[in-house]
Amino acid sequence: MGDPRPPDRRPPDPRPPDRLPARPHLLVTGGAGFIGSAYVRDVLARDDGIRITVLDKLTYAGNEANLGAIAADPHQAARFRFVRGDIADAAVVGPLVADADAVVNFAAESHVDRSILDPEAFLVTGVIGVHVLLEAIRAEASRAAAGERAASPRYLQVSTDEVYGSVEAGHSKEGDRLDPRSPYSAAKAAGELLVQSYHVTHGTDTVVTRGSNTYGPFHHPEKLIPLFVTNALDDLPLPLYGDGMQHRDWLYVSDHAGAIDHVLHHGLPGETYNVPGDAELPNREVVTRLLEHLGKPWSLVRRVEDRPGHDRRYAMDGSKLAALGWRNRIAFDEGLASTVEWFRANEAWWRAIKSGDWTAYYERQYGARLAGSTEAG
Ligand code: NAD
Ligand code: TDX
Repeated sequence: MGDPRPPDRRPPDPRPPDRLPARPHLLVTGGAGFIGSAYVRDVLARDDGIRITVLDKLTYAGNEANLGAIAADPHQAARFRFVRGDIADAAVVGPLVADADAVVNFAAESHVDRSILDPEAFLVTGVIGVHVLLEAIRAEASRAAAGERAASPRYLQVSTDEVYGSVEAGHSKEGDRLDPRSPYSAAKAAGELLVQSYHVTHGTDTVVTRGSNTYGPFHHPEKLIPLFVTNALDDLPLPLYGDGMQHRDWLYVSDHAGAIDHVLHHGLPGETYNVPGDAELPNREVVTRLLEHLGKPWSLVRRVEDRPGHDRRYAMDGSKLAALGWRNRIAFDEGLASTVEWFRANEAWWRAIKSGDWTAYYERQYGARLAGSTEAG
């Protein structure tokens, strides 16, 4: 007798097995920022029993309002806890890591321009903070070896394409030389190297993701797309650095968060995965498209003094992540349209950020630049 079932024509599942236990408890550090909060919102919305504790220092970039949707939903709120604290504080970190099945570390100072003005916090969080998290995991590995817990927590470090430095041609692969060129990217590279050293030396179960330029709702208005969208809504000048022909590869925030979750579950221990976007574009083209969405004129754009050490191009090869079974879902034009709409509809969110300390930052970063600006042509 033959098998009566029709043949299974589905392609084989390329994903390696899930590395986390069922219904894991995740410690998400930096989860009140732009990408971390998207990750927390998306994972809790799946309603699959995962619990999340967010540890966030609430720097100028952290915002509890980014997690407001969770508090408003009792099903999600029951599986969520928020702790305000610093990843560089071992007394805070230790008990939280002891209670976690995995740590997903988004916490960092994330703006290149601020790393040029004031680099110290980038190093404290990006290097000492990562060191404190890794030491807490090492302590849990000892407890696991002594039979005091089932397994030591997995650690995922959220890193960036900027660690490769400026890529004049071709696409960076995970094994390429790191060549960071700003204090921000140097701190990110240092954090990654520390993570890798714990995998090699202590056998820590680590994975690293290198994401490209991310955009979407809740993006802090210091960054290119939200700064230009919110300035344009107010008919304020748009300060384009240099000739505006620097290339970035844009990745929608839910795709970045989804890729991180995929690597957390399926990534192989000790491995690093590029997370590229789908749209390598010069900044001028990005600005042209967002002005079209807004119905605002190019005359708002001003050519200002360039960022020192400005990386000309980032571009990554995504075949390793694709082989792990991940695909991005949101194309750039679709993502940009919904991002512009989100900023139109959420003025109260960004106006609250563009007040107080923002004014002094804006003056320091852009005051002289705008005074000496020319037409962007
Ligand atoms: P963000 O600046 O919006 O958020 C960072 C969060 O970390 C904030 O909530 C902040 O309060 C918190 N934080 C900072 N220092 C902390 C500390 N010492 N202890 C605890 N919390 C602290 O950043 P983002 O854009 O969401 O980026 C998140 C991560 O992704 C960063 O590691 C960044 O390097 C990386 N990344 C960002 C992009 C991008 O385009 N935004 C691309 C690739 C990688
Ligand atoms: O006012 C501006 N004018 C301008 O021309 C700003 C803020 C930016 N730019 C340019 C600089 C870059 O070429 O736009 C491009 C994008 O700038 P940012 O939004 O500051 O991002 P970038 O420096 O590329 O870094 C981002 O992507 C990688 C994130 O901020 C990092 O956290 C991430 O690691």
